[in-house]
Amino acid sequence: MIGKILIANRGEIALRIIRACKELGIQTVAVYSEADVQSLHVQLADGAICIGPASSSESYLKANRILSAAEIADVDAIHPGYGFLAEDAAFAEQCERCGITFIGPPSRAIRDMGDKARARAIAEKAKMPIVPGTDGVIDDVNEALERAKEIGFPVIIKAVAGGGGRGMRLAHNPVSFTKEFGTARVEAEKAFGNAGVYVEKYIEEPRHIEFQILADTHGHVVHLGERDCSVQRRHQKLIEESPSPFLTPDLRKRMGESVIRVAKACDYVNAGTIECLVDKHGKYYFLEMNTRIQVEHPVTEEVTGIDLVKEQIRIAAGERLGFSQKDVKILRHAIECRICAEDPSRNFAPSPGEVTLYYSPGGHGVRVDSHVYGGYIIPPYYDSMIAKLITFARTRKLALERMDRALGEYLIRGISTNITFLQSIVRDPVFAENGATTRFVEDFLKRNPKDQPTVEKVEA
Ligand code: MV4
Repeated sequence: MIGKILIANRGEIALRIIRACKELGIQTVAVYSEADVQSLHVQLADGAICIGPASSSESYLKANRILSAAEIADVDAIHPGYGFLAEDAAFAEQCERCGITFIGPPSRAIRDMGDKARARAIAEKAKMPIVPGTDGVIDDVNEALERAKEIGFPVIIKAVAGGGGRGMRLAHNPVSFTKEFGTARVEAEKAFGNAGVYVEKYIEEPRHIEFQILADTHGHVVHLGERDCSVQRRHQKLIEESPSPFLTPDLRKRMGESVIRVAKACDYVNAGTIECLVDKHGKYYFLEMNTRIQVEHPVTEEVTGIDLVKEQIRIAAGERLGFSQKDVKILRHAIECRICAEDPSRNFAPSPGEVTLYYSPGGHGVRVDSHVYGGYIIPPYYDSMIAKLITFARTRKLALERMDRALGEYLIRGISTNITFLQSIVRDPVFAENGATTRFVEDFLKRNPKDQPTVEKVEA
């Protein structure tokens, strides 16, 4: 039985978790930094404990302070949300040792999937297609070059401890490979304290399509379809949607069966996401697994009608999944736009400060997940995402039209946001017609020079 949960996070996801707990009749304890005293998650939780100064490294990332707060508040479980400690295997293990339920997968699954080379090996063993590449980490540059020639250029060099686009280098020929391999190792050591890298064939202009899975402690695994997250800029997702405009029912079925085998192969429990690359021919490959609830989970919730956060809590409490694969239906189309406090005309620089006026859109088929209110001061210390706007309708076209309408209804004053930029993408005929590949935003900015960030040219 889970009667009380500590939420080890802030912002909209902390609110999202508190809301699920309230509906389940579970008590909530918030933790907060000195910069988040005025935050809604502190107001809405049943209790709240300050865990340190503003900086994440002194508060939301301090495992020991969060565990102390959990002891003091006498909670049964901790929900980590996304980011911060959500994919920290050592933290999950500490929770397990203290007898506090970590609402997420077993630490073993986090560790296995956190090592991107081991994750590849698990996917391969589960007979999910992986991108042609090296078996595990390669340290020697000459050996790596031989492998790269066998794989065929271009290749991509990835940090074994990386993920989410961090620590990747592209090489088009043997000469650049030697240089990029060295750079990749140095950067990986600096960023992750682990110089290990592996090499994959570079898939050009792929779509980024990820599958949501749920697994209970009784061996049942289901997938809830996919999210197409190809609209990204510098590995920051901007727009996500489900179902993918690119997948056929047959491809969805085959990919779904693949990802369920991967989840079973790593003894996965709780909610997880398997990221895939899909090329223009419809060939798909395992990329990595995210062992957490993701920012874009509401898209899947609105498409399937399944409350993912409640399912996470039920699974953590040892309950059986209340439905099987045949019960999961794609009921409608959903799109999410990430609203960020940033200035597109200043190369998307963060724009923290006081929100002097806040009016969020509503009406049929609109959902807003946000912790912002009029008078709220957005602190400069954390991620710039301040709201998720989700629209849903019977068809993709209707959901896009609704998104255009809802973005137009948003009133945020006092700070800059990316709302107009998102609206210009949603209105783009190319996006409406074909959806996007991962090159979409780059091409879009070239096609729409007035949206081109002015300082981008002097970079890179
Ligand atoms: C790739 C790739 C092409 N080929 N791997 C970026 C995020 C990280 N999870 C892996 N990423 C990529 N891996 C191979 N073998 C292209 C990307 C990639 C990308 C992937 C998804 C969404 C946007 C992207 C933007 C640039 C590169």
